[in-house]
Amino acid sequence: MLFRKMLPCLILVAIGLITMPSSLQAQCSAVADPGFETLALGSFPAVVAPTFSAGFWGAENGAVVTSGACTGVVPHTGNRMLQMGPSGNNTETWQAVPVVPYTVSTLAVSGWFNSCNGITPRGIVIVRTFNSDSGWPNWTSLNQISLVLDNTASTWEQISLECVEVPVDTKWILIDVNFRTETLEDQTGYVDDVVLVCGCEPVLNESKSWGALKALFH
Ligand SMILES: [Ca+2]
Repeated sequence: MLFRKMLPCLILVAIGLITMPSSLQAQCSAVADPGFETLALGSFPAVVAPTFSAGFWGAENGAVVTSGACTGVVPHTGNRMLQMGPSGNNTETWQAVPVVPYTVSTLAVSGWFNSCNGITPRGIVIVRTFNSDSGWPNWTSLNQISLVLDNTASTWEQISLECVEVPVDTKWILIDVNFRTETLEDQTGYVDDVVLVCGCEPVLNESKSWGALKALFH
């Protein structure tokens, strides 16, 4: 009987726990030059070659370009965009973002991707977290998402890693925007307007919410 009387309260508490915006105060530093407008590209290894260095993008095989670099592709916003050519299995561009003195428990990353000459490359967004002062040696979490782009140079497509939970001892975030090289067909891919949000609120879909609720009453 007691349990039955308490059940509505328990459900309310459970819903509160699941939806509590506990991470909204968390922050991180801003991405430097998120639209590739102001800085020269750094070297790819310089971003992470111990120790991590913040404040610039490092590309494996990249260039900051303006309109006309490839027929039909113009920057998503502003005057410049990142162009990446083939390199290894994935042609990658990195930026390391320091978390200290903040703390972070959730984050989301997105970037706008495009291509030209009718190819349909796979664009990828990866975010790794690290918990040492220098960044090295090992990441503590890795989340990624990819999308096969359309074959139309006039359309930019956003690849979004939705809000994910990361270890609360995170000191560095490594953003990695890249293309699967074989899908570039020896051509180039484009990225613009990379956004990092720290302290987002994870989105629970209905089935996950009810699953979490039911688990509390087992
Ligand atoms: Ca496109």
